[in-house]
Amino acid sequence: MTTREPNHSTGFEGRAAWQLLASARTVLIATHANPDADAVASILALRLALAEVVSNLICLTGDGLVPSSLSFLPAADLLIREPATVHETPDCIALLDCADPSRLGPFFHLHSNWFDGQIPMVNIDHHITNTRFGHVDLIDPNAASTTEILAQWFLTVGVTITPDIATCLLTGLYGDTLSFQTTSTSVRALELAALLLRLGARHEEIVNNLFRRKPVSTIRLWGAALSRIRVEPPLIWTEITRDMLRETGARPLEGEGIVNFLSGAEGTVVSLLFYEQPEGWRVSLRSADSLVDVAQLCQRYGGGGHPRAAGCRLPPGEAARRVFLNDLRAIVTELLATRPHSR
Ligand SMILES: [Mn+2]
Repeated sequence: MTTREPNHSTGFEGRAAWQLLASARTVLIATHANPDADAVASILALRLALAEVVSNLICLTGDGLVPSSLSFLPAADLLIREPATVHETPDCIALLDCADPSRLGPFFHLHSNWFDGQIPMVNIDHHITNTRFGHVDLIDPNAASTTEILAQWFLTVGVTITPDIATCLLTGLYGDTLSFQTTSTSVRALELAALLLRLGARHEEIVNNLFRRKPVSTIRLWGAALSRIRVEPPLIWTEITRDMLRETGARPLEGEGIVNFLSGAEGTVVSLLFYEQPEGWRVSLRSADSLVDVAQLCQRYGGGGHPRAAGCRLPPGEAARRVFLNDLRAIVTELLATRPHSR
């Protein structure tokens, strides 16, 4: 990758997207259900950027949830926590960090007619599986986070990056790169991080909230999940059942980091975390090897994501999970066998 690879946000599409949003009276800024740091930080950064130019901004996550670790973000108190209370039809929609509108979850189902193409949509995302559903799409699969695209876009269209906006943008980068550890950590991402620090991003606040602060219930949940790991090389997996959540008092979001912690365990290549839900399993996968693209594997099951981090859903019960694990083990073993021998 070159250091200054252009993306859509810096070209004609970037200016068109800004025009579309800035000329609207009511803008809905939304991100996916079960939001991560990049998702929440993205919608808040855009909200702050548009605050001066758009009179009515509706800003929410698709399920109204915001992890408590992100409540430190500037303007987090302006997020709408009850999406069902939103009835006013926007005249423009910005969807951030969403591969497709259905990723909004509950909010998509409440207002699916808003996403049928009649209301102009600005689609800003870095998922390779993005379906390019917007009237304007600012998509860059090489971006480490959606906030990386936002930052380049803001610089191009002349948005002043205040310390608050810089803090949001750096939070997305920190979150999606897991502190600059993922393969998406490019020269461009690191240069952007430096620029954001120069612009006043509050580094210590981000690190304390994202990586140190945690409820005690999280530690209990991790303890329970880690005590159940199963190693079936090249897979390592564990689960979070509804019983475990009840016993530890934790919410499902609190298990998010476990699959990353498992990734890279000796003798394994793919780590998985199964979340038990009433409608079946939600599965989160990580690949520790460039030969194994878990986004591609998840697409076979109607899911998607990034090459090294992806997810999908399975029907309830042990049998469905067993079939999935056996299939996956066979495919991953086959993929690994394609590696040319070095000597
Ligand atoms: Mn993201």
